[in-house]
Amino acid sequence: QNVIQATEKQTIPVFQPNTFAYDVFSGLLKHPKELSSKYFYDTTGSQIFEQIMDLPEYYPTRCEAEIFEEHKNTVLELCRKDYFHIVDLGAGDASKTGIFIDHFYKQHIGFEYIPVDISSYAVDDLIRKLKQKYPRLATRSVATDYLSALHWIHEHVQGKKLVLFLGSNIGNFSIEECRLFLANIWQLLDADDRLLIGFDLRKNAEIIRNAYNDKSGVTAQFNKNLLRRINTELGGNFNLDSFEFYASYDPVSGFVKSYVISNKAQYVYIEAFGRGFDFKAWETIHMENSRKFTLEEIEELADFCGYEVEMNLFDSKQYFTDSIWKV
Ligand code: AVJ
Repeated sequence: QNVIQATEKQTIPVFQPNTFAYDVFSGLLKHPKELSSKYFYDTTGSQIFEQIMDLPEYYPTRCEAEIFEEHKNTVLELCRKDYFHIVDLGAGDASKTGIFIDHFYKQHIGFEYIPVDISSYAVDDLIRKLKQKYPRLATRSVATDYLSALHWIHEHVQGKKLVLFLGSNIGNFSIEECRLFLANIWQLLDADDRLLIGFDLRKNAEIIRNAYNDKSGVTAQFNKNLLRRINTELGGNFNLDSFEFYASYDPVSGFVKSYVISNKAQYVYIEAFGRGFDFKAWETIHMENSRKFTLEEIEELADFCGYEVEMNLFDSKQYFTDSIWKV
Protein backbone atom coordinates (compact mmCIF):
# COMPACT_ATOMS: atom_id res chain seq x y z
CA GLN A 1 0.00 0.00 0.00
CA ASN A 2 2.93 2.27 0.74
CA VAL A 3 4.27 2.26 -2.80
CA ILE A 4 1.95 3.16 -5.63
CA GLN A 5 1.27 0.93 -8.65
CA ALA A 6 4.15 0.88 -11.16
CA THR A 7 1.81 1.82 -14.01
CA GLU A 8 0.88 5.03 -12.21
CA LYS A 9 4.48 5.94 -11.42
CA GLN A 10 5.56 9.40 -12.54
CA THR A 11 8.89 11.09 -12.00
CA ILE A 12 9.11 13.42 -9.04
CA PRO A 13 11.86 16.01 -8.60
CA VAL A 14 14.54 15.15 -6.05
CA PHE A 15 14.36 17.78 -3.34
CA GLN A 16 17.20 20.09 -2.33
CA PRO A 17 18.56 19.13 1.11
CA ASN A 18 17.58 21.47 3.96
CA THR A 19 14.29 22.45 2.39
CA PHE A 20 10.86 21.97 3.87
CA ALA A 21 9.99 19.24 1.33
CA TYR A 22 13.23 17.31 1.83
CA ASP A 23 13.07 17.42 5.62
CA VAL A 24 9.41 16.34 5.71
CA PHE A 25 10.15 13.52 3.27
CA SER A 26 13.14 12.22 5.25
CA GLY A 27 11.38 12.69 8.60
CA LEU A 28 8.36 10.63 7.58
CA LEU A 29 10.60 7.85 6.27
CA LYS A 30 12.27 7.52 9.68
CA HIS A 31 11.37 5.01 12.36
CA PRO A 32 10.08 6.48 14.60
CA LYS A 33 8.72 9.26 12.40
CA GLU A 34 9.75 12.82 13.09
CA LEU A 35 9.19 16.36 11.82
CA SER A 36 11.25 19.40 12.75
CA SER A 37 9.85 22.14 14.97
CA LYS A 38 11.83 24.65 12.90
CA TYR A 39 8.99 24.33 10.37
CA PHE A 40 6.33 25.32 12.93
CA TYR A 41 6.88 28.96 12.08
CA ASP A 42 4.94 29.75 8.94
CA THR A 43 2.69 32.81 9.25
CA THR A 44 -0.02 30.92 11.13
CA GLY A 45 2.54 29.13 13.31
CA SER A 46 4.28 32.39 14.28
CA GLN A 47 0.88 33.83 15.22
CA ILE A 48 -0.02 30.77 17.30
CA PHE A 49 3.32 31.05 19.09
CA GLU A 50 2.47 34.64 20.00
CA GLN A 51 -0.71 33.23 21.62
CA ILE A 52 1.39 30.66 23.51
CA MET A 53 3.52 33.43 24.99
CA ASP A 54 0.34 34.90 26.52
CA LEU A 55 -0.84 31.61 28.08
CA PRO A 56 -0.98 31.56 31.90
CA GLU A 57 0.89 28.21 31.86
CA TYR A 58 3.72 29.35 29.58
CA TYR A 59 6.11 31.06 32.03
CA PRO A 60 9.42 31.39 30.06
CA THR A 61 8.53 34.61 28.21
CA ARG A 62 7.44 36.42 31.37
CA CYS A 63 10.51 35.23 33.28
CA GLU A 64 12.87 36.45 30.60
CA ALA A 65 11.06 39.79 30.33
CA GLU A 66 11.49 40.21 34.09
CA ILE A 67 15.23 39.47 33.77
CA PHE A 68 15.63 42.03 30.99
CA GLU A 69 13.74 44.76 32.87
CA GLU A 70 15.83 44.11 35.96
CA HIS A 71 19.20 43.86 34.21
CA LYS A 72 19.00 46.03 31.09
CA ASN A 73 21.70 48.34 32.46
CA THR A 74 24.03 45.44 33.20
CA VAL A 75 23.78 44.36 29.56
CA LEU A 76 24.16 47.92 28.34
CA GLU A 77 27.37 48.38 30.33
CA LEU A 78 28.87 45.34 28.60
CA CYS A 79 28.32 46.88 25.16
CA ARG A 80 28.09 50.64 25.22
CA LYS A 81 31.75 51.65 24.67
CA ASP A 82 31.67 51.24 20.87
CA TYR A 83 28.97 51.10 18.24
CA PHE A 84 27.65 47.54 18.29
CA HIS A 85 25.35 45.19 16.41
CA ILE A 86 22.61 43.25 18.19
CA VAL A 87 22.09 39.99 16.30
CA ASP A 88 18.82 38.45 17.50
CA LEU A 89 18.67 34.78 16.44
CA GLY A 90 15.03 33.66 16.25
CA ALA A 91 13.74 37.16 16.98
CA GLY A 92 10.06 36.36 16.43
CA ASP A 93 8.05 39.40 17.54
CA ALA A 94 11.01 40.59 19.69
CA SER A 95 8.72 40.85 22.69
CA LYS A 96 11.75 40.54 24.99
CA THR A 97 14.51 42.15 22.90
CA GLY A 98 12.13 45.12 22.68
CA ILE A 99 13.02 45.88 26.31
CA PHE A 100 16.70 46.35 25.35
CA ILE A 101 15.91 48.20 22.13
CA ASP A 102 13.64 50.64 23.92
CA HIS A 103 16.14 51.27 26.70
CA PHE A 104 19.20 51.63 24.45
CA TYR A 105 17.35 53.82 21.94
CA LYS A 106 16.11 56.23 24.58
CA GLN A 107 19.67 56.53 25.95
CA HIS A 108 20.93 57.40 22.44
CA ILE A 109 23.28 54.43 22.39
CA GLY A 110 24.92 53.73 19.01
CA PHE A 111 23.76 50.30 17.86
CA GLU A 112 22.18 48.41 15.01
CA TYR A 113 19.47 45.80 15.49
CA ILE A 114 19.54 42.72 13.23
CA PRO A 115 16.61 40.33 13.76
CA VAL A 116 17.02 36.85 12.26
CA ASP A 117 14.00 34.59 11.92
CA ILE A 118 13.01 31.64 9.75
CA SER A 119 9.59 33.27 9.33
CA SER A 120 9.66 36.14 6.81
CA TYR A 121 6.22 37.11 8.13
CA ALA A 122 7.77 37.55 11.59
CA VAL A 123 10.74 39.69 10.46
CA ASP A 124 8.72 41.86 8.07
CA ASP A 125 6.07 42.54 10.69
CA LEU A 126 8.73 43.26 13.31
CA ILE A 127 10.73 45.68 11.13
CA ARG A 128 7.56 47.55 10.20
CA LYS A 129 6.56 47.97 13.86
CA LEU A 130 10.08 48.99 14.93
CA LYS A 131 10.38 51.64 12.18
CA GLN A 132 7.11 53.13 13.37
CA LYS A 133 8.10 53.26 17.01
CA TYR A 134 11.82 54.07 16.60
CA PRO A 135 12.36 56.08 13.38
CA ARG A 136 16.13 56.56 13.94
CA LEU A 137 16.79 52.87 14.65
CA ALA A 138 19.39 51.25 12.36
CA THR A 139 18.18 47.81 11.30
CA ARG A 140 18.75 45.07 8.79
CA SER A 141 16.85 41.80 8.86
CA VAL A 142 17.57 38.25 7.79
CA ALA A 143 14.77 35.77 7.05
CA THR A 144 16.43 32.37 7.03
CA ASP A 145 17.41 29.45 9.24
CA TYR A 146 20.12 29.83 11.88
CA LEU A 147 23.04 28.33 9.98
CA SER A 148 22.53 30.36 6.81
CA ALA A 149 22.15 33.40 9.06
CA LEU A 150 25.55 32.76 10.63
CA HIS A 151 27.09 32.80 7.14
CA TRP A 152 25.30 36.04 6.38
CA ILE A 153 26.55 37.62 9.61
CA HIS A 154 30.10 36.58 8.88
CA GLU A 155 29.87 38.25 5.44
CA HIS A 156 27.88 41.37 6.36
CA VAL A 157 28.44 42.35 9.97
CA GLN A 158 31.74 43.93 10.95
CA GLY A 159 32.55 45.23 14.41
CA LYS A 160 31.33 44.51 17.88
CA LYS A 161 28.43 42.09 18.27
CA LEU A 162 25.96 41.15 20.95
CA VAL A 163 24.43 37.87 19.78
CA LEU A 164 21.09 36.99 21.40
CA PHE A 165 19.58 33.54 21.45
CA LEU A 166 16.57 34.01 23.66
CA GLY A 167 13.48 32.36 25.00
CA SER A 168 15.07 28.92 25.43
CA ASN A 169 15.12 28.43 21.67
CA ILE A 170 18.30 26.49 22.43
CA GLY A 171 16.10 23.86 24.06
CA ASN A 172 14.87 22.75 20.63
CA PHE A 173 18.22 21.17 19.81
CA SER A 174 19.37 17.65 20.60
CA ILE A 175 22.51 17.49 22.74
CA GLU A 176 24.73 17.15 19.64
CA GLU A 177 22.98 19.88 17.63
CA CYS A 178 23.30 22.19 20.61
CA ARG A 179 27.07 21.80 20.84
CA LEU A 180 27.50 22.15 17.09
CA PHE A 181 25.40 25.31 16.96
CA LEU A 182 27.28 26.99 19.82
CA ALA A 183 30.62 25.95 18.34
CA ASN A 184 29.53 27.57 15.06
CA ILE A 185 28.67 30.84 16.80
CA TRP A 186 32.01 30.72 18.62
CA GLN A 187 33.76 30.95 15.26
CA LEU A 188 31.99 34.25 14.58
CA LEU A 189 32.89 35.99 17.83
CA ASP A 190 35.80 38.26 18.75
CA ALA A 191 37.11 38.92 22.24
CA ASP A 192 34.85 41.98 22.80
CA ASP A 193 31.70 40.27 21.58
CA ARG A 194 29.09 38.67 23.80
CA LEU A 195 26.62 35.84 23.42
CA LEU A 196 23.50 36.03 25.60
CA ILE A 197 21.52 32.79 25.77
CA GLY A 198 18.19 32.16 27.47
CA PHE A 199 18.02 28.77 29.19
CA ASP A 200 14.92 27.38 30.82
CA LEU A 201 15.98 25.76 34.09
CA ARG A 202 14.90 22.52 35.79
CA LYS A 203 12.04 23.07 38.19
CA ASN A 204 8.92 21.36 39.52
CA ALA A 205 8.02 18.85 36.82
CA GLU A 206 4.32 19.74 37.09
CA ILE A 207 4.99 23.37 36.18
CA ILE A 208 7.04 22.32 33.15
CA ARG A 209 4.48 19.79 31.98
CA ASN A 210 1.64 22.29 32.21
CA ALA A 211 3.58 24.83 30.14
CA TYR A 212 3.53 22.36 27.23
CA ASN A 213 0.01 20.97 27.90
CA ASP A 214 -2.04 24.11 28.18
CA LYS A 215 -5.72 23.72 29.06
CA SER A 216 -6.92 25.75 26.11
CA GLY A 217 -5.18 23.48 23.59
CA VAL A 218 -3.18 26.22 21.88
CA THR A 219 0.03 24.14 22.01
CA ALA A 220 -1.82 21.22 20.38
CA GLN A 221 -2.88 23.55 17.57
CA PHE A 222 0.69 24.83 17.31
CA ASN A 223 1.95 21.29 16.64
CA LYS A 224 -0.91 20.27 14.36
CA ASN A 225 -0.37 23.43 12.35
CA LEU A 226 2.70 21.71 10.87
CA LEU A 227 0.46 18.91 9.52
CA ARG A 228 -1.82 21.57 8.07
CA ARG A 229 1.23 23.26 6.53
CA ILE A 230 2.20 19.97 4.87
CA ASN A 231 -1.35 19.77 3.50
CA THR A 232 -1.28 23.26 1.99
CA GLU A 233 2.34 23.45 0.82
CA LEU A 234 2.99 19.84 -0.20
CA GLY A 235 -0.50 18.65 -1.05
CA GLY A 236 -0.83 16.34 1.94
CA ASN A 237 -4.10 14.89 3.14
CA PHE A 238 -3.50 14.76 6.90
CA ASN A 239 -6.83 14.74 8.74
CA LEU A 240 -5.99 16.79 11.84
CA ASP A 241 -8.75 15.07 13.85
CA SER A 242 -7.03 11.70 13.43
CA PHE A 243 -3.97 12.90 15.34
CA GLU A 244 -3.68 13.58 19.07
CA PHE A 245 -1.16 15.94 20.62
CA TYR A 246 0.96 14.60 23.49
CA ALA A 247 3.85 16.19 25.41
CA SER A 248 6.00 14.43 28.01
CA TYR A 249 8.62 15.73 30.44
CA ASP A 250 11.45 13.51 31.60
CA PRO A 251 12.90 15.01 34.78
CA VAL A 252 16.01 12.81 34.46
CA SER A 253 17.18 14.12 31.07
CA GLY A 254 15.34 17.45 31.32
CA PHE A 255 13.74 16.96 27.91
CA VAL A 256 10.17 17.92 27.10
CA LYS A 257 9.26 15.97 23.96
CA SER A 258 6.19 16.78 21.93
CA TYR A 259 4.42 14.38 19.63
CA VAL A 260 1.40 14.05 17.42
CA ILE A 261 0.03 10.52 17.55
CA SER A 262 -2.12 8.83 14.93
CA ASN A 263 -5.31 7.71 16.72
CA LYS A 264 -6.04 5.01 14.10
CA ALA A 265 -4.38 3.03 11.32
CA GLN A 266 -4.32 5.32 8.29
CA TYR A 267 -2.56 6.19 5.06
CA VAL A 268 -1.61 9.81 4.42
CA TYR A 269 -0.90 10.73 0.81
CA ILE A 270 1.40 13.65 -0.06
CA GLU A 271 1.13 14.88 -3.64
CA ALA A 272 4.53 16.55 -3.82
CA PHE A 273 6.14 13.18 -3.07
CA GLY A 274 3.87 11.17 -5.35
CA ARG A 275 3.40 8.74 -2.49
CA GLY A 276 1.98 8.37 0.97
CA PHE A 277 2.93 7.05 4.38
CA ASP A 278 1.32 4.36 6.49
CA PHE A 279 0.52 5.09 10.10
CA LYS A 280 -0.20 2.29 12.52
CA ALA A 281 -2.78 2.98 15.24
CA TRP A 282 -1.03 5.06 17.96
CA GLU A 283 2.13 5.56 15.92
CA THR A 284 3.99 8.72 16.96
CA ILE A 285 5.59 11.61 15.10
CA HIS A 286 8.19 13.40 17.22
CA MET A 287 7.69 17.13 16.71
CA GLU A 288 9.77 19.12 19.18
CA ASN A 289 12.32 19.05 22.01
CA SER A 290 12.14 21.74 24.70
CA ARG A 291 15.12 20.95 26.89
CA LYS A 292 15.43 22.20 30.48
CA PHE A 293 18.93 22.75 31.87
CA THR A 294 20.80 22.60 35.15
CA LEU A 295 23.38 25.31 35.88
CA GLU A 296 26.06 22.60 35.74
CA GLU A 297 24.96 21.63 32.24
CA ILE A 298 25.15 25.27 31.14
CA GLU A 299 28.66 25.65 32.57
CA GLU A 300 29.79 22.41 30.94
CA LEU A 301 28.28 23.36 27.58
CA ALA A 302 30.03 26.75 27.59
CA ASP A 303 33.31 25.13 28.48
CA PHE A 304 32.98 22.40 25.84
CA CYS A 305 32.26 24.95 23.12
CA GLY A 306 35.14 27.30 24.03
CA TYR A 307 33.33 29.97 26.02
CA GLU A 308 33.62 31.48 29.45
CA VAL A 309 30.41 32.17 31.38
CA GLU A 310 30.64 35.82 32.37
CA MET A 311 27.43 35.94 34.38
CA ASN A 312 24.03 34.31 34.83
CA LEU A 313 21.02 36.57 35.28
CA PHE A 314 17.93 35.16 37.00
CA ASP A 315 14.25 35.98 37.46
CA SER A 316 12.91 36.18 41.01
CA LYS A 317 11.60 32.57 40.93
CA GLN A 318 14.83 31.24 39.41
CA TYR A 319 12.81 29.50 36.70
CA PHE A 320 14.99 30.84 33.89
CA THR A 321 18.47 32.20 33.29
CA ASP A 322 20.01 34.47 30.71
CA SER A 323 23.61 33.43 30.56
CA ILE A 324 26.20 35.84 29.16
CA TRP A 325 29.19 34.22 27.49
CA LYS A 326 32.44 35.46 26.00
CA VAL A 327 35.08 33.69 23.95
C1 AVJ B 1 10.08 28.98 21.00
C2 AVJ B 1 11.31 26.96 21.14
C3 AVJ B 1 11.31 28.45 22.99
O1 AVJ B 1 10.20 25.18 23.25
O2 AVJ B 1 9.40 26.49 24.77
C4 AVJ B 1 6.24 26.59 23.11
C5 AVJ B 1 8.30 26.67 21.55
N1 AVJ B 1 6.66 24.83 21.98
N2 AVJ B 1 5.33 25.67 23.42
C6 AVJ B 1 9.65 26.22 23.59
C7 AVJ B 1 7.10 26.05 22.21
C8 AVJ B 1 5.56 24.61 22.72
C9 AVJ B 1 9.26 27.25 22.53
N3 AVJ B 1 10.48 27.89 21.90
